[in-house]
Amino acid sequence: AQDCQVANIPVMQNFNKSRYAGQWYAVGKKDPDGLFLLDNIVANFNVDEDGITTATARGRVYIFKYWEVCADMRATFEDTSDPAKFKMKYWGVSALLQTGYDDHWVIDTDYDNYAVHYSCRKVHEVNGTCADSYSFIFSRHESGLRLEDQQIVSAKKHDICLAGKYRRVTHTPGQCENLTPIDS
Ligand code: DAO
Repeated sequence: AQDCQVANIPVMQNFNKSRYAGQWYAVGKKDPDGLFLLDNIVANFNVDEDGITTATARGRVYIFKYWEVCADMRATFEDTSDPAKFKMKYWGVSALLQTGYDDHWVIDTDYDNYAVHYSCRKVHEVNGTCADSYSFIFSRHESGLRLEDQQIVSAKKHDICLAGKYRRVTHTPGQCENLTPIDS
């Protein structure tokens, strides 16, 4: 049964952040209000010897509506009492880019092929559902999800009440390299 209250959203059980580390390609995205990352989104998670998780991420963004750049982003993660729920502080290498402090929840992953991420920025006070969320569908493979993972991911999109709200995230070789390098 589906429960759209943020507090009841099921996350990955026994989440292992070391196995989640490494490179992920965003292949699908549900955008938040005032979207930021558009396409060519690649994230790299790192867990150091003290268990501290950090990430670098790259993606194409628009600044001031028309100025297209590749954003170099950085993030640090704070653990919470649930191993699959993190608080993520993020900022751009360039000061023109977005900064923020968001939830970063891992809904499901097999670590080797797919991961479903979820973040709710604003909860409706009246009923506890999410008023402003975003979600990444990550793949270890730039080409996208394997057929066998697509069904699992579809079911998870439904579980987090975001079925039908995703768009495809494209990866164009060389896309970012050709853009204005304000953030190098
Ligand atoms: O793209 O609309 C958006 C919201 C995303 C904000 C966070 C981006 C920077 C940090 C990415 C780390 C890995 C998810």
